[in-house]
Amino acid sequence: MTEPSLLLLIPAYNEEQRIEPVLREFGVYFRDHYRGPFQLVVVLNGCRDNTRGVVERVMKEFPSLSFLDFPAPIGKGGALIEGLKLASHAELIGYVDADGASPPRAFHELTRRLAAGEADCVIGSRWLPDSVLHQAQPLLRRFTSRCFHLVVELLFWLHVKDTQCPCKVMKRAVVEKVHESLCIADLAFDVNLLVAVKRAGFRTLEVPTEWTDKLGSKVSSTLFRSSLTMFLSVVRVRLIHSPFYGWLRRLGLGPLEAWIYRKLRAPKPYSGLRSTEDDA
Ligand SMILES: Nc1nc2c(ncn2[C@@H]2O[C@H](COP(=O)(O)OP(=O)(O)O)[C@@H](O)[C@H]2O)c(=O)[nH]1
Ligand SMILES: [Mg+2]
Repeated sequence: MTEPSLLLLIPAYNEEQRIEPVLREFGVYFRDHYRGPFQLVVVLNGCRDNTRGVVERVMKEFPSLSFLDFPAPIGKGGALIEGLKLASHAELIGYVDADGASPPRAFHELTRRLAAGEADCVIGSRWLPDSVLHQAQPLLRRFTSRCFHLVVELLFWLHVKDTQCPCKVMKRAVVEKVHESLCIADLAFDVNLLVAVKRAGFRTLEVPTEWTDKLGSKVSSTLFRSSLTMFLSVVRVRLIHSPFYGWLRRLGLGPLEAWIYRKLRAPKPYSGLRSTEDDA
């Protein structure tokens, strides 16, 4: 039995130290175990190190691998929003992080559940009883994660235990339907996506996954600022879906938002790039 064509996106920013073994691991695993067309696209933006050089080197060994590179500081969310524009290339589209926290077999398992028709969007979870954490996140990070979960649950009633696990896959129709609702450039992008999926009437299935937390997280090293940014972004998603948003914008919410994101040194809400460099 063959498997559906699959596009895997890996957003990467200054990952020259971490990304090489991850690309090789995914390249080898999907070449040897995936019985269908597979493409892996790394989405870079404005890296100040040699991530692009590393990707170009590994690409020579794996024809399934390519990259997009955007000079603008569009954030992880912006990079994924751009990457998801390639949705027409495959039946299933997903993403994982560049640090190898999710092993290829865990991502493959999500695609199997999706292909079996269990849902329209399948997401890995580190907070279900059967989740396997080879190395959990640091305690403070787990604590902020649960506070964030509480806020998200109060605002959206998603009933998803782990919105933030960066191991997700969905059907092409889902991406095509929700893409125009995606606008969060920071790590609250996942909430933006899950809310859009729910509002569009698609089914999301949360499944236990494997996770090995890696050193070098940019979030853990800026935890307070990153958490505040993500909190503001989920409030922003809530406002966008409220009847008051039009009023708030007329009262000057736009410039205020831009000012806050600038102060937090966070990528500002994403409205798309006019011209893109397409190496995929
Ligand atoms: N393209 C792009 N990727 C980013 C950006 N910020 C973070 N990432 C990627 O997002 C993923 C998660 O980052 P990481 O620091 O490991 O966060 P954590 O795993 O949540 O602690 C990694 O693949 C990063 O390279 C960004 O500004 N642009
Ligand atoms: Mg990480």
